Amino acid sequence: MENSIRIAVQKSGRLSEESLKLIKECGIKFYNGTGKLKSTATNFPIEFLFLRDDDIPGYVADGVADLGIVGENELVEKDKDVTVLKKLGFSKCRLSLAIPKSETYPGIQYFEGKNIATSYPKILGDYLKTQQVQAEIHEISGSVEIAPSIGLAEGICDIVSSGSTLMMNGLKEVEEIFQSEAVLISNRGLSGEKQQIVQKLLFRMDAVQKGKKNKYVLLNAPNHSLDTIVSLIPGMRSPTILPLAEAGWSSVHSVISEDQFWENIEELRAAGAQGILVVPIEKMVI
Ligand code: PRT
Ligand code: ZN
Repeated sequence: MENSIRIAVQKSGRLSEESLKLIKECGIKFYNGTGKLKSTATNFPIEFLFLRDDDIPGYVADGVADLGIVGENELVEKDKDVTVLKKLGFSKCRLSLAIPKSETYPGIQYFEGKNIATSYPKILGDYLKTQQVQAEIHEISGSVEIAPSIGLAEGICDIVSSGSTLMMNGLKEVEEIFQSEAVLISNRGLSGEKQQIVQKLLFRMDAVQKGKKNKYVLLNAPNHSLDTIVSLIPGMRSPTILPLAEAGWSSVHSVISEDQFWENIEELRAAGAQGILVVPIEKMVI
């Protein structure tokens, strides 16, 4: 279908919930019944393919899907020729080397001549090459963390998020070799028509992402400190200032990034700001 695009998302797992949430926040409505392999949106020209994450880079590269949402770890490991359109900021994790807790770790040369179990032989192989370390890579598809305790390998290279899986298996993280988050990928040969639809989707995703990074701030301030307050929260163009019923006071409304808000809160209070409300923004189009 030329007047519609197809996006591959993970069927079930650590990426699926956030992927679908992002699409819904873009105002796209679709039915996602359990066990469904395909679905079509009712109010946007997009069709969904629900797949295992391992298959997503390949399906996008081959053009079975036009777009896909996948972890950078899986994308780099599969080494497929696709375009990364956007980092999505969720499913953040790292790929790390780990060894038994009882071992002393002198540095990366520890792994010279050793066996390392991993599901990411390409990323690990490339890393070891840059470090000029020769090690034996054992590719296994799951439960990598038990490899040292069953004598399969001296070390592992696996995804780490909180670190509790390593800890529970008596391992310690010694090198972080790759950082990952979910990304939106695209087939390289999309038609002009499909690219237009992709641009519409990206525009919506940008608005959602900007909204998440920013907050709407409302506060009351004595009129004599308005100049200071406006300089602290300059907003998108400039803040809205409305007089309060009480003479000498105004209400200031502005948009600021959450990080900036925490940096400026003390100065705002020192300048006399009171009744500060911070409200989430759903979407933001600049
Ligand atoms: O069935 P399918 O093949 O689709 O899914 P999957 O089982 O291969 O992948 P899934 O759903 O587990 O993860 C999908 C993606 O989420 C990964 O490719 C990463 O990009 C990302 N991600 C984020 C993670 C984690 N966090 C994570 N913690 N992927 C895996 N883990 C595992 C890790 O393998 C280890 O077993 O969680 C454990 C470590 O977690 P901590 O918190 O104990 O350190
Ligand atoms: Zn997978």
